[in-house]
Amino acid sequence: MDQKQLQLPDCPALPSDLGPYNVEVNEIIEKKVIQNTNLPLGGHSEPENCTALQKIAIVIPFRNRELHLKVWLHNMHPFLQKQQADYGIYVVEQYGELKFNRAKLLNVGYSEAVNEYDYNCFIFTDVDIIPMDHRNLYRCSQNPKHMANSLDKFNFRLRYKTVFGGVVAFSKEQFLKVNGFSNMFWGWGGEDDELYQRVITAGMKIERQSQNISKAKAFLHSRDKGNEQNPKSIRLIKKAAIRMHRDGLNSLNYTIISVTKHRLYTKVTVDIGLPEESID
Ligand code: BGN
Repeated sequence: MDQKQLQLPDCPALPSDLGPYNVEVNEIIEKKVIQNTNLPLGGHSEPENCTALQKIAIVIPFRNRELHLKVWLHNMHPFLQKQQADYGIYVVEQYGELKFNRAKLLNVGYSEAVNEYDYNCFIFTDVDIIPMDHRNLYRCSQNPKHMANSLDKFNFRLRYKTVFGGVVAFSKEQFLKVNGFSNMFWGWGGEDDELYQRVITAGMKIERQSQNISKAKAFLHSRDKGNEQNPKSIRLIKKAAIRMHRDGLNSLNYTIISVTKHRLYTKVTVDIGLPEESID
């Protein structure tokens, strides 16, 4: 941030003129060049006329979902700019063909983002969820926030009371308090339920916005290859409280393959290693 930026007045807590809008999801997008001249390399943007209240890193776990990413970026840059966000987009791609580990990729995204800029809010989002209303503020709150609580594919309802998947927002302090995600979830499912247990164990609550405001589109797709259901989830979730202080950000290790600054995002390709032998 330069000197000039520091002297700007604070942005309003709630930007004006927010409401429902049409998410663009048609085939045209595939061919259309995203018209966004406002962005320097790496997908980092900040408001021109005011100083944003939070510095937000948006972290997306990724492998082989080019079209979803294109659609997400096409909609989300204008969305975040309308909310006057100071934000950067980190797409964290798992290198290789091993079982997908969403949670570990999100820990990597957190670690890489904090090394780059003084982000104080982290939004961990799947690449296939796009909010339908600008009032759904992509910001952090007093407590960790579950933001995918009103998806079209689930008729805008919660599937169960403690659901904590899809999109969540943590301040830096909140994320450190839970030691991030577990690194031990290989394959589909449960890492988000385990994170929920960490939040409760750490004495926090989760927040959600009203389901009218947080309506979002979630693309339907078949299960990705290499992301088969994780049979160890239930066991890991049960032991979250006793494992959380030694399995997470403080035990994270990985090897960066490349960091590429694209115009609309920073892509981090990472080798996250092999699943651990024991799950306890
Ligand atoms: C749950 C998954 C979540 C996922 C939601 C999506 C598990 C844990 C095994 C008990 N939980 O069933 O990870 O986000 O579905 O609705 O698989």
